[in-house]
Amino acid sequence: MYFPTRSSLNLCSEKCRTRHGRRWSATRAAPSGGPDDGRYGDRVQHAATRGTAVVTGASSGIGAATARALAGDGWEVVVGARRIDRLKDVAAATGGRAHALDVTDDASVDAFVARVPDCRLLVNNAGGALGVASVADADVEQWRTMYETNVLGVARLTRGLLPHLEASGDGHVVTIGSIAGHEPYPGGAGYNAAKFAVRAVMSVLRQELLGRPVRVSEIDPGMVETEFSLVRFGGDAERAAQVYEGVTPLTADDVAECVRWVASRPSHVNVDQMIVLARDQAGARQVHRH
Ligand code: NDP
Ligand code: 8X3
Repeated sequence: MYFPTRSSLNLCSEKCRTRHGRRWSATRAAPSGGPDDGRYGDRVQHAATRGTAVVTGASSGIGAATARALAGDGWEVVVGARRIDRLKDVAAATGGRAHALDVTDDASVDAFVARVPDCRLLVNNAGGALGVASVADADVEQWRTMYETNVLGVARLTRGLLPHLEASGDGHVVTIGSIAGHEPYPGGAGYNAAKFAVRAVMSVLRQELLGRPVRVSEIDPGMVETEFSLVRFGGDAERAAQVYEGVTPLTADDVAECVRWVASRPSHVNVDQMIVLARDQAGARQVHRH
């Protein structure tokens, strides 16, 4: 009988992992007629499940795409968000589990965490922006919601699941920040402040966990065509569409692939930060429109 170990989970090549899918992989046979002394089996036989990955904000956009990418790479996925019907569709498509989650609500986070008995990967993705008001016209309630969702939501989920991540012996927190956390822009202050803050939280967490078996990564995308702008502009589809006019933005799948890749590095490799922009973008404010 084979028991997976941390190192064995990382022995297979990318190609091999993809080919083997989600369940137990086939064992490479020993050379014909030769003794199977375990070297061959040990090298390629692995539990195709890498463990449990929790993805917040998985009812749409980057979160839903990440759930799909991780499931395809051998993770057992648990998805959380407020829109439970959409979440259930994502869970059904990924063979995962869906639980209602409002990252701004302590009780909701506690209930969610209680339904997750183990976790090796936490993807803090739930978040977004509200409005583009200047500081002079700041809507403090919108700022509060952005801080609650993008920052305190990350704190709540990370605090709640850290014991499981550490107990896994090989945990990983991946948080979706933004180019907005590197480059402030007019009209972005509330969102900028939240994404700058979450970068600080990730940096502190990495330092606090030094010497413990939990990696901390941050992926900071630029423009990604999702429901992000629709939410930012309060449901105004026309205004949201203008954001992507004449541009080839990133897709949710592009960012999901970054998460999948970061999470599939060997345990000793921590990708601290990854900024990923469309070729048509050279900074938060520099966008080339064809
Ligand atoms: P979407 O609007 O498509 O997705 C946002 C997700 O967050 C939804 O699943 C939503 O689910 C969830 N969410 C929002 N509020 C809460 C909450 N209180 N509790 C639980 N879940 C919540 O946008 P994206 O996929 O683009 O956004 C994902 C992340 O990527 C965000 O953190 C965003 O800031 C970041 N990002 C986006 C970029 C872009 O250009 N699109 C660029 C850089 C970063 P529900 O409403 O069902 O709760
Ligand atoms: C979303 C990217 O530039 O609209 O995080 O703030 S931006």
